[in-house]
Amino acid sequence: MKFTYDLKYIVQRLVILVILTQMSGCKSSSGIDFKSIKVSDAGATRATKLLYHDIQKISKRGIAFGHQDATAYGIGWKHEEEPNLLRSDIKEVAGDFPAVHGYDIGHIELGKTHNLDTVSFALMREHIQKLNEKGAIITMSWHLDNPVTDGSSWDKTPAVPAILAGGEQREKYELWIRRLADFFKSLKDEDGNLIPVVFRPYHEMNGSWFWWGGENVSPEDYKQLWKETQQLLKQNGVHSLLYAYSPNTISSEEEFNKYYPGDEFVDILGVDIYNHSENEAFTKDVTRNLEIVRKKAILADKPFALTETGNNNFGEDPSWWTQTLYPGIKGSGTAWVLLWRNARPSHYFATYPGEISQKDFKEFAELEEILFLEEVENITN
Ligand code: BMA
Repeated sequence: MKFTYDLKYIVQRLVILVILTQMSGCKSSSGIDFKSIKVSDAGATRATKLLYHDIQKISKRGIAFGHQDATAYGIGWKHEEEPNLLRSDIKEVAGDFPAVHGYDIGHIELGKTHNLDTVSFALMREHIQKLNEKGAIITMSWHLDNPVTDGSSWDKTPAVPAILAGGEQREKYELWIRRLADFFKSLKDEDGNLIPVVFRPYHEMNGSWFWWGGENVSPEDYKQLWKETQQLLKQNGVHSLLYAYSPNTISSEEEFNKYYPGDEFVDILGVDIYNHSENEAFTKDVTRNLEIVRKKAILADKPFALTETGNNNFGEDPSWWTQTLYPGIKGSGTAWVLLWRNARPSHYFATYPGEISQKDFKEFAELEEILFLEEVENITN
């Protein structure tokens, strides 16, 4: 009898132990329930889910500052000339690196060594590794060539039907995706773990300046392209991506929805808004657009971001950051704001040492809501 009692006791304990182990099995040591994090790729790696979780966490604390090609070049310098230095115009002005780093992988599809803006993919990989170690968020756009004409992204010859399943350029597109996939799969940290990336393909599709947008494509074909691209990447073993959808400035929710492939295919909602004319109109556009995107993001329980922005004409405006950009993004809930590249004095979107808005940028950078790399690391760690 004693033995039976002991056995019952042991079995009870064992059952409790199994239940407890299973419960903790879906949580990491940091208490994150990975099973409950749903992203568009059901097979996404834990690091990818963690990135999604971190982005949501950041958006509740402030707005991460981002810059395109931040460490690749700046005004008056190019990384290749100073290969051992992780330099950034932003760091030189504000004292810290951007928290979000944007790259463009246009021409990876062609098997080239450099992207369309002469940044080498090897350098990109090396910097991504270093920045990932510091806790940065990596995002990528893709100004890919026109697959029908071999012209650039800006060659408006319709090309989407040709690369959809059954199209005459399908084979070529599949090759392009294999090259793209190989690049994503080559982004690994020191321990050999894949580095997650926010991939933002086929952006600004509501405008007609790219072959995949506006008058050059039907919304149905665009959505199909999005889905098939995602499918092909997954088939090529890529599971380290969050997918961001970002039209250019919209005037209504309908415009945002026009090309939207559906909640199950998108992880982050975005919008690109440039200050091309009046400051006041720009601030209004940012406020209004982020309100529209926010509403949709809340319903879908997804983070959102101002995925590209900038003023290409600071010459006249030394206080653009605190007086024009900040009033538009303040309290908006946007996870990040990414400034476009500092290519040359006639084509730059953030500040740099000696630039006219430098002082104002420092003030902007010191705002509690605006987060740089170290601040973001403190939030996510
Ligand atoms: C555009 C411009 C181009 C560049 C492209 C991709 O907005 O900056 O000069 O080639 O982005 O980065």
